[in-house]
Amino acid sequence: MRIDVVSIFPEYLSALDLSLIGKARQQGLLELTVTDLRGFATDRHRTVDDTPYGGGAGMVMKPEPWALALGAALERSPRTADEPGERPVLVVPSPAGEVFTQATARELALREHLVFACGRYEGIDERVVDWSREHFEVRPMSLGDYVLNGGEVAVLAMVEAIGRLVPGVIGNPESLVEESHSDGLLEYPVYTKPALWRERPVPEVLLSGHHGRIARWRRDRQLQRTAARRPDLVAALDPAGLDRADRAVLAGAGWTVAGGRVLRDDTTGGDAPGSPVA
Ligand code: 6GU
Repeated sequence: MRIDVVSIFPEYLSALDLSLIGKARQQGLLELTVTDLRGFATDRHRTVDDTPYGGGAGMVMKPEPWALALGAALERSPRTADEPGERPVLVVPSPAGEVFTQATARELALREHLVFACGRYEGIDERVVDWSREHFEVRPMSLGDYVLNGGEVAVLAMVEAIGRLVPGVIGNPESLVEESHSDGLLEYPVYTKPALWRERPVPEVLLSGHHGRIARWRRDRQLQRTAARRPDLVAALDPAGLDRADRAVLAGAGWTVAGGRVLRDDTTGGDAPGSPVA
């Protein structure tokens, strides 16, 4: 997979030299280039922003440096524009984007070329997005409902979430199967030695060696935890994936399967989001 990141703070992305993603780059599994938008400024002050038409607070990023920088990224594309096959994806981090989820990460991990355009200030001149649609599949993406100062931190998160799903990047791919969000539920709690720590024992079932009971206990904890912390995820579960034991645990947390959906019993039933749970 090829990844290009364009930013006025390329040093921000130096964390991508480290850890798993850094190793994947060294191994040639990921080819990642970070470029400085200012290198594509057209004046001697290397200006990349200007005042907004229509007035208002802050500055807007000028279109031409972006078009030049994105054009340079296109030239690095594994396929040229007239070749058949997919267009590169242009991810535009923005609190006004579609929410980036594990499903998005899985989808983007299958693509050959991702380009990330890190905006700063009040954003990028909207005509850059229109122009880009002629060359890219454009995906404005948000990490969630809060505001960051620029796209760089969001790109670090997205590149890590996507990069670890690229075959070969994670040594033990089985660890991808049992993690949070892989099955629409949050992960079960984990423990290691010692078995008794500061008067707190590890749950006995985990020491039993009984694989069936351990799997059931973990599944129950996943369901309870998800019900307590993320009712939105419980409501989105497909009942076809829930066995009798799952339904009993959910019933205890105030949820019922009816009409092919998982429904909250009533507004007072179930744990409130944020209530303490193991
Ligand atoms: Cl992707 N960018 C910015 N600037 N703020 C955000 C975000 C992205 N996601 C949440 N807040």
